[in-house]
Amino acid sequence: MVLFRIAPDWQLPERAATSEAAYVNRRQFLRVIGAAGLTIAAGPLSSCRAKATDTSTLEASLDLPQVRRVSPNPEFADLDRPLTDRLLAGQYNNYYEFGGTKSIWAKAQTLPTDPWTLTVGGLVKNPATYDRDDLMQKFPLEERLYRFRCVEAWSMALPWLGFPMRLLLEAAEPLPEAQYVRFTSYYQADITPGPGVFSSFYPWPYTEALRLDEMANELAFFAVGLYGRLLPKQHGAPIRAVIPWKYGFKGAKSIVGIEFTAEKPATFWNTVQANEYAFESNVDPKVPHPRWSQSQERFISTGPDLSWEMRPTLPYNGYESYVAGLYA
Ligand SMILES: Nc1nc2c(c(=O)[nH]1)N[C@H]1C(S)=C(S)[C@@H](COP(=O)(O)O)O[C@H]1N2
Ligand SMILES: [Mo]
Repeated sequence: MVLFRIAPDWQLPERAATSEAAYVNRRQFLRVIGAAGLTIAAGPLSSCRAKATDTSTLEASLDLPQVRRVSPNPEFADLDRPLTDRLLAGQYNNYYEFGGTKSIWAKAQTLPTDPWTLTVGGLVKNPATYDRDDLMQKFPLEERLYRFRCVEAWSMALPWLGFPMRLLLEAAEPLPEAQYVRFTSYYQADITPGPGVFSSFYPWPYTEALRLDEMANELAFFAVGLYGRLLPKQHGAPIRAVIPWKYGFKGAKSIVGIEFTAEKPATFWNTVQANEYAFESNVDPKVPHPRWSQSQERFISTGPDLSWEMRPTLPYNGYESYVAGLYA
């Protein structure tokens, strides 16, 4: 007797899988890192060297099932810059639960994402729990190309796949007294050891928060995929927040809880160092970080030379027309 494994409904069957040529010139990229290791030129602030010693493992961490029935949102189909190569994005991450460096992609593979439960609660009419299939099926999925800007002044351009936060907000129906939403990331001390010896000083679990009018903005997004495939663990599988007009740390990874509150919630980086990581943290070239300027960004290019490309920081990361009204 032959047992057939039924692919989940959201998964694109392997035989129908499309080429990745639309996203990257993968062959060329592999040739470069295969020959010389991958060196990212040092920016003015910090010297950074990311070496891909095991490209096959890195690729395996990204070669996840393709997601089907994803509509490209035409409003976010073009950017003023090329997309970042997925092999570069997939090995240069911030995910403090797995370490304090950029090279956590291998460590993050121990994150258990199946099964997954996301709990929506707090001041809402409709508390809910979502499992992995719900995350892929409950809301119509779309693809959006967004600029991505870290508070550390590096940036990327990434093709997220997911759904606007507004849809989950409407499903939850917050009560009138709800003013904020808090996102809580996965945390299990034995699985997410944190950044070395100082780990126990951090206010785990990682949390972030938005005002409800920010959550309702057209741009605020939950990503469940990247480059046409399921979201890789190093990028915050199975669901993470993407708020493209704010610094990257506002986008909590691997979300297990969404809670609606009346008071402004305490958040992870703001608790660690409030003067460096403001609650609002909108991308602004004119407001320097206490330790560096934010007037320019180091756009992580798609190679083949793999060096940073310096670009002027755009107010609200280029999304002023969508969000400036929130802060008038
Ligand atoms: N849970 C959690 N979420 C997180 C972080 C983190 O350390 N833990 N880092 C943040 C920061 S500082 C950035 S820039 C982005 C990085 O996302 P990426 O690695 O997918 O590019 O994730 C954000 N979300
Ligand atoms: Mo960041």
